[in-house]
Amino acid sequence: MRIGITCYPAHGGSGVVATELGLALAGDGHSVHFIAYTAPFRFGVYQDNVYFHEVSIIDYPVFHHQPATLSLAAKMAEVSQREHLDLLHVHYAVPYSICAHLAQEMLGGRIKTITTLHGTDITLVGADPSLREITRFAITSSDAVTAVSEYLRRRTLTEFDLDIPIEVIPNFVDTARLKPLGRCGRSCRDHFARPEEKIVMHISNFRSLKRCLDVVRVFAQVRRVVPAKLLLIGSGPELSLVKAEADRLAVMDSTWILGRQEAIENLLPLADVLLLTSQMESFSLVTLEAMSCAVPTVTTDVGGLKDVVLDGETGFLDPVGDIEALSSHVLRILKDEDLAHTLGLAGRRRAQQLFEQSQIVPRYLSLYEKVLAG
Ligand code: GMT
Repeated sequence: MRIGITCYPAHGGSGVVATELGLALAGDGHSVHFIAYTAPFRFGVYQDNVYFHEVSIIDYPVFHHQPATLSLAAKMAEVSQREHLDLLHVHYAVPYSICAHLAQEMLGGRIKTITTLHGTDITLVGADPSLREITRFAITSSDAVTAVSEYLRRRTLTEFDLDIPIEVIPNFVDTARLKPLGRCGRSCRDHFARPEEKIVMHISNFRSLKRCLDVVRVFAQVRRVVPAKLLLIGSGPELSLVKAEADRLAVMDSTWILGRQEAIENLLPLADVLLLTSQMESFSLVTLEAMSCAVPTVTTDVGGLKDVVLDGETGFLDPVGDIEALSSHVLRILKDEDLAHTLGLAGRRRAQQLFEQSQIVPRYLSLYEKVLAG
């Protein structure tokens, strides 16, 4: 198959899923064309069957805002025609689904479009009154729509008052790449923490929705009881507030701020617990990645996280903003090695059984085949 993929190239789960899907499809011999503003995050090194088409945007002084989405739609049509693409698979409804629809119209319908909904495209951006109707139109005009969790499927149907098929294809992980800490990883661990110290890790794009200050507050409580280090991975608008909070709570000297990291498989296994305090998650890829590394997770009990984490079996789910509950669960894990081990192994097993890349990617392929046959 000849597949066009568009995603947000910046740091974020949807871009990672789209990129890893594309690379996996290319590995299976399909021709994969990424059409985006910049090369996606985790794009990695050169691989056969993978092509990148950069969208260039006109910068004209009369325009208050650059017509980026029109340039993207035009590029989608151009690449589709030149490379004889069978379909355009866009990740994140707004505005990519509309761009794909426009490209489809430009080509007289000679290409199929598939939209994967990731979360905030529905819960935040798409639900905004200024974009609600166009998001609804985008969803209904796609040849097929997928959502990354049952929660997101239901939320989309309710939010937009729709009665259309949306297939749930969950996020996936390569459990061979994201795996528990090996012997050589231990020296890397020593770089961040002394042997008697535990590692609490948080990975996100540091937007307000992630409630990152809660991470610092939980860590401050934890560190009063257990010697520990906090590893913060990722970058985003709230990082400076996080640093200020870490200063205020006098835990800055125990906090590592590592910024954006591509090779997450080298860092995640170092964690004794992954802490995620989000107000909303439609899935949480990073939680799945932690489970794959046999790292227990303490997260909020929102949205699709409840489809990923089994409370008390692979980690713990606590109410949003409940610093006491989150801290006490982190502490339980850090103080009880047997419990940590059991939760970690159960998480890895769950990742292997339900979310393994080699099981999920073929589901996208079957959908492509169905759409092309229809
Ligand atoms: O908010 C983020 O973490 C970024 C966002 C994105 O578009 O990349 O993440 C969404 O998509 C991820 C991949 O499907 C999901 O794992 C995240 O849960 C989802 N974020 C939210 O729903 C807030």
